Amino acid sequence: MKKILITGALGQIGSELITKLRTEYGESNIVATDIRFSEEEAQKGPFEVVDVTNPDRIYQVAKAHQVDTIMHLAALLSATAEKMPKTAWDINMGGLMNALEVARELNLQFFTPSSIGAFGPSTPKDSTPQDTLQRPTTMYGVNKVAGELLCDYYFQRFGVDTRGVRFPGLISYVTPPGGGTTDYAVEIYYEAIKSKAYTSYIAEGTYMDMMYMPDALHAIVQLMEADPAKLEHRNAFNISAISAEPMDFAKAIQRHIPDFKLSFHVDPVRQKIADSWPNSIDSSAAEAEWGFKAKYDIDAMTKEMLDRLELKLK
Ligand code: AKB
Repeated sequence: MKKILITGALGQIGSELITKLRTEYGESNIVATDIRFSEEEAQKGPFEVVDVTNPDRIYQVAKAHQVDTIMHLAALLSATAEKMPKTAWDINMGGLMNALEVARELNLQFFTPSSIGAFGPSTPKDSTPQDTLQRPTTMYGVNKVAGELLCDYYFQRFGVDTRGVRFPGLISYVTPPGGGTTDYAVEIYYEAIKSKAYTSYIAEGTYMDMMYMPDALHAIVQLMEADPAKLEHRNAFNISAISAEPMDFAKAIQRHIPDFKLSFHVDPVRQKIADSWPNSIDSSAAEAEWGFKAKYDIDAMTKEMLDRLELKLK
């Protein structure tokens, strides 16, 4: 049975991942940590306040709970990282290095997500290959590429069982994302329910990869349980479910809410980031090496998002 420490457990991915992992491995085997305390989460299972920039604290909590795995999620997203590049470096790189060191010292399995943000304007835009040019032009992208390499290094040099995926924009009705470039694809559903209208900060025709959260959570568990002998890439597998632009979301929503209206007021900062990312990435290495397969397309996801948000926002 696994015992897993999760950093950034109250964030967009973490808040749903802890629920899934508690069901899979038992409540007492999931140690949720975040920079803030949550009374609600502490009622459900072990919860510790951990600032990932403090290496001693990560070590202390991992040791005290005798975990065998770290899932390191604490990070600033792309748009926030552009606003505060130095802070992003300290949290994204410093936090990752600290968590990897604890994994090395205590011989733990390790997961951390990379992102489509690890690609840049010179990367092939369509069906972006697993192994390709990575010269990102954002601080977040620089952090993600360096993080991918650092995880490879800890595996090759110290034998730490590091694994990871490049996540696309993740869409969920549970915890809203904050400070990402793909956040519009979540906001659009909230606004569809609240006001039947949304103004997109991303321009019409801008394609990016997206995925519904249940597929993302399933992918994490599947990759962590995969036979290591089959993992040629280990870190930073491309995975995607949907390549879409704002109008694709509007059309999918209009199939349920015919009078939904989409307008545009482009934010130059986030648009520039989006323009530097791929239109669609190729997930074939993840499919071949550990059986990745997304269940939700844009229509299946839209139906579930609207149904769930209707109940949530009522
Ligand atoms: C962001 O937009 O920053 C994230 C990501 C794609 O990594 N959702």
